[in-house]
Amino acid sequence: MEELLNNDFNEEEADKTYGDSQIQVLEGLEAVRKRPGMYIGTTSVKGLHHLITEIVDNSIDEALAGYCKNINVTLNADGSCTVKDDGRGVPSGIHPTAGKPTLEVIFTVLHAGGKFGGGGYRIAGGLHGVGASVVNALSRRAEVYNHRDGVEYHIAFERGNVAEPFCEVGATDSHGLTVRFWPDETIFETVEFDYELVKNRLREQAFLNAGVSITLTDARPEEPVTENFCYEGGIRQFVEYLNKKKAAEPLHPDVIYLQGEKNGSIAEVAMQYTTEYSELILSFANNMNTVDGGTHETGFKTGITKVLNDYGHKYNILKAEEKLTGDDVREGLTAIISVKLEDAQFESQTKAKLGNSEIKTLVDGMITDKFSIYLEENPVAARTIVEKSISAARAREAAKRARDLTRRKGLLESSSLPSKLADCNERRMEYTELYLVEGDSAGGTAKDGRNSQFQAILPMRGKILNVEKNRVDRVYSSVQIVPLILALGTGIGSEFDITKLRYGKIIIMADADVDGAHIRTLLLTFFFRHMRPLIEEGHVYAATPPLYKVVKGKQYRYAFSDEERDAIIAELGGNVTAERYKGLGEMDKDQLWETTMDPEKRILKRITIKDASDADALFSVLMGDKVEPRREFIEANAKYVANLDI
Ligand code: 28F
Repeated sequence: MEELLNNDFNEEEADKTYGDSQIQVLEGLEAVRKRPGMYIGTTSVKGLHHLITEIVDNSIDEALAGYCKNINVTLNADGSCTVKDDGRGVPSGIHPTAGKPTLEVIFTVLHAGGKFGGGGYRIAGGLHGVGASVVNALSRRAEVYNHRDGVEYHIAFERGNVAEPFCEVGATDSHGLTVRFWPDETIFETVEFDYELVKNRLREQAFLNAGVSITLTDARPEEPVTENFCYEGGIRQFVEYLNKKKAAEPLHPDVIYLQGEKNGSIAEVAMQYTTEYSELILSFANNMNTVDGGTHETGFKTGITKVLNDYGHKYNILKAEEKLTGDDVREGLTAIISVKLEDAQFESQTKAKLGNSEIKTLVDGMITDKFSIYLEENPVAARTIVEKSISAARAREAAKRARDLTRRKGLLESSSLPSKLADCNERRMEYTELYLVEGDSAGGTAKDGRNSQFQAILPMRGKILNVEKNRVDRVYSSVQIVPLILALGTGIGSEFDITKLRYGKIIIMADADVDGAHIRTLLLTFFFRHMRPLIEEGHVYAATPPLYKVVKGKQYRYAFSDEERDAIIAELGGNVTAERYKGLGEMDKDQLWETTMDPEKRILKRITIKDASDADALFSVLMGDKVEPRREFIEANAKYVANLDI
């Protein structure tokens, strides 16, 4: 034991690196087990995954300190998770004030580590950035293997208490820390890790920390799966990845990359304009996604608006009296803003908004200096970007004119209903349904087959305007959309008022074929972009017409999938025929009622938006020009349509 004592003080330059004494002893772990939510936000599946994040963050910190290159995360078959890094390992001595091994202190004392003590190498980060001790407190068991200076050390814990005391295991020629933990099932709602969730978070960390190699292994299935994430290009590659995922066409070949530093804080921006009309800006502070933005995002937005206006005026691309707004200069922009700072201050309900005012100055100043240099050095890209912003400005003005016009005419606010609408008698919204039916002929059948007491029909002719590829000005004047807005009664955009909604359920009824899927997606895109609360509050549904009618003599049944058809055939046996419905138009009014509209028998799928940003990407890909990513996305996102009432 003697030689373990304080061995780290001898080998390190005392003031710059950590010694065992820099740990501040604050609080016991019982507090964490008593109130886990205080430390990891929630004990839901999200909180469970936060455990991995906390441990991986420690390895990332070691990577940021310049000592760790590889991080391995394994989801083990026994439900545990192993995180291994090849950093320096933890100082192996006895902590002078705690009188216990430093490794034990790190895992048993809340807030241990430099993070809250100040002066540590750790960039202060994380909403609940409380580290290894919290993970230990919330684990049924945790095992730690520390490789440092040729020696392997071990310690194990159960529910935060030492179960196998700190000891030397033997000699080793590797270095770094390995932590394996079994989440406590008495704490978490679920202890099953979701591979996709872990993978997305690790990929994001790999983008944000250029050059760090993160390997994820799922060892739970019979055939283990391993994926590696390592991006030498860092957030530049993050932008490329997002644009590829969105199937967005870049407006200029290279991702623009800017970097700045002031008083120890680092800011990085990667950005690329695309032909899209939407913007996708993700910001991070100390590798934490700041979904509510903050000073770094404000600085970025202010900066690019100013720089592009100045450039446009300087080269007469923009008339003196013309001015681009923030929205104009962000149209089609994909950007990552990442800042790393000591003492990050977070605001807002979700603590995901950066508050440090000096960071606005840093990012704004960096953009002002370096983005303008980029534009001067890349005149072709510069002109393309400014022209894109100008056309956005024109569209914005046209949209305003169109809106003013329709408002003047009282069109969107008029109490008159569209002539194509076959309304229902019931007026209480909770009881009513509006069917949006593909095609006039199916619309006619639906009108005849419905229960007009509570079911209204609005036929939608052909394919409605693709709102992703068309700007808002054309949406307002579209012959398809205006009747829809009128029928719903809510108005649109800034005038949208859900309390005026005339129907409790809006049911999209389209054929079970590609065109049907298309019109359904177009309508959803419209709702998503312009009437999002309708989806968020669960008003939007998809009807599911049957695929087959299986007939045996006078008996018949409907099948909604190939499997169901086969099952029915097997059940009825003998002389059975299965006729395929090619479309809604093939059914008569009774069949349509019976299979697709009768609340007692129909299958409705409620459209949900689990995650607005995922959905945004989904819609963009669905609407994009490239077929392959669209197909992949549809397959991968089938989950967005969750089954609901039968
Ligand atoms: C699998 C999770 O947690 N890796 C870590 C280090 C390295 C140092 C360190 C960690 C010592 C006194 C706190 C090494 N050498 N992976 C990890 N790698 N912690 S955690 O130091 C912790 C401080 O107080 C380390 C020199 N300085 C720091």
